[in-house]
Amino acid sequence: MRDYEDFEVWISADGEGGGYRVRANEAGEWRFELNAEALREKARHLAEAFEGQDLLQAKTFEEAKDFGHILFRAIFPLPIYGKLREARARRGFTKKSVRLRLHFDRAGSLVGLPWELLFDGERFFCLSAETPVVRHPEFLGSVEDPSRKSPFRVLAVLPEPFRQADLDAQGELLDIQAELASRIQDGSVFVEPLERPTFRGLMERLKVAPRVQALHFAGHGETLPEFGDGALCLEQEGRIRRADSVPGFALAPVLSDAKELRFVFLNACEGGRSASIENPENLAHRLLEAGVPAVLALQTPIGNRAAKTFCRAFYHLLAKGCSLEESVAAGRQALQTGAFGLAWASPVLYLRAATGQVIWPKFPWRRVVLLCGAFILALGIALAAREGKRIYDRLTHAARPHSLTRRAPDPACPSPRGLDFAFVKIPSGEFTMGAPARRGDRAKERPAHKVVITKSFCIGAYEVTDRQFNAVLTGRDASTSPGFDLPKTGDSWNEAQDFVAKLNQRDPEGHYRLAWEAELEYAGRAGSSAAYIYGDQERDLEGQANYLDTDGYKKVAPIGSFDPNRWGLYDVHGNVEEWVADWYAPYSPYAEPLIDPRGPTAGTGRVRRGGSFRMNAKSCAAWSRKSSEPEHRSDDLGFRIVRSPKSPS
Ligand SMILES: [Ca+2]
Ligand SMILES: [Ca+2]
Repeated sequence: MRDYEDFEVWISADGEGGGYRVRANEAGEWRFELNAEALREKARHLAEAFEGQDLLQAKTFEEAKDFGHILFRAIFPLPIYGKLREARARRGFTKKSVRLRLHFDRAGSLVGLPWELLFDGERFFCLSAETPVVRHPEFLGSVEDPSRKSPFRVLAVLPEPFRQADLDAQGELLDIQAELASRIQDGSVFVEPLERPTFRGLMERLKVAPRVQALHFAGHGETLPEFGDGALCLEQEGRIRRADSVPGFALAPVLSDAKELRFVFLNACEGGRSASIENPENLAHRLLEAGVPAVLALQTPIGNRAAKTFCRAFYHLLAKGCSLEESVAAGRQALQTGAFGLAWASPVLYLRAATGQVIWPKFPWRRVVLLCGAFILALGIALAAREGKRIYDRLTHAARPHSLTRRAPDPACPSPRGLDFAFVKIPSGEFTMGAPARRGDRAKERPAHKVVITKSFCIGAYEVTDRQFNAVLTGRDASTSPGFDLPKTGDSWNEAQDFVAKLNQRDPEGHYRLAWEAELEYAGRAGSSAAYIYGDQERDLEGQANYLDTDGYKKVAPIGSFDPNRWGLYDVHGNVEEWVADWYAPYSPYAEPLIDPRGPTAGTGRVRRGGSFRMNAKSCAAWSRKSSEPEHRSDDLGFRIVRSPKSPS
């Protein structure tokens, strides 16, 4: 679909001396002389060539150029031509083609000249869709642009009176239907032959629904000099194959009432030609006066074959949603390449509307449906792949024999006798605790600050299990104790301390305790400054920890179900949250570095760390901290223990 910018030229008779005046938008007014009578004579001579006598083509083509150049020089004095060139040069920015809109204002015999031959020394304007020439009839203002209402119904008026044996009306109907076939199939266009091609038949049809948006007339026309009018030859009512000449003034009110009419194609040889020099009105003018937004008519006979060629090319483009200007240019080009003489200059496009768009391009449903289908398929594949990976991860985790993942006890960090605790020895060192700028909870987890751990310690490789808990409470060995290798949950901070006290009774050498908060973060990070063991993005946690429903475990997972961090700690992120020894307080922005921090000496809440199966990745980050009263219990809250190394380093 091409967009047009109007270059409007007004041509009028000059009151004095028989000359003419021309003005154009943005350029001044200029006077010119033109011997219209001599030019009309020349045009009559050329008109013979319009009928396609291609023997003379080369010669008449040159004559047509000369003629077109005379017209051009008359109405395009240098300043106006300069403005036209500017308008064309703007196309690079505005993406709009230039439509020459010729207004004739009391221009008398100039109206009857074939302005479609306008030639600027290089090209005939109207042969290109880039520079179509349209005529805006005298004294008539613009009409509203046609509505986009669909479908588009073409009423084909194809009378066949006896004297029109040379016209192939039925063939023309088939041609139109063939060119509009794609639109007819999808229901956006209908082509309806007028059942009774009589004046009364036409009147009656236009009055009833479904309303008609275009009228295509194929047949003969006449000039009626006595009325200063043109006429269409329809069939006589009740008399087969007898012509009924219907003048424009009779036709006009009928079409005036057909409010949805967007354009009329008069494929009749006299439709566009002036009745006489003194009365430049013709049939097309009558219809435009009646309010039809666009009329396409022939100003000279062009012969049946040429008319057929033009029609096919014209409707072919119209079906694609091109404007009348583009479709007419395509028809002209088909005539020119088909060696139909100067027939290409015969069609005249009259336009009262701002746009020549009458059928709009098809909405690309098929493309949209295909694209949507491809998108849904790709989404389906992606989701299936993700789900497949999740199932695979779960199967491989489930298949892993957990007892074998238990680390061999470090000699410096032995398990209490009869129990199966696995400890990892963590060296002294320093690290940055808390969340970096723009991450984590500003109030709780920032600022990040330097922490020095001055003593090595032994920390549980796993969260304390249900079976270990029972063994300690009952004083039994772990191997004979009831329970599961699932993390022990549901204990308050105080109950966790009771457990630690019992353990110390059983093995006083170990100096068992809950981890300090700084120790747990230090051991959990294992030298990394990232949010998670494997990276900094939340998605890095996927498949690496038991957290909110991404891994197949809706509740607790057996300890050691996921890979450990670099120092050998399991379930640092998620599975169950872990109590640490400290009271909770926000981090201080001032004291740095902190040496072996132990939290505040008093408070209301104890710190929970590491997130749980019920929490999202953000809550499982290395710096994530929450707090609860010491009596708080939850089924996703457990703990991890620390012991002193046997021989401190
Ligand atoms: Ca989970
Ligand atoms: Ca955990």
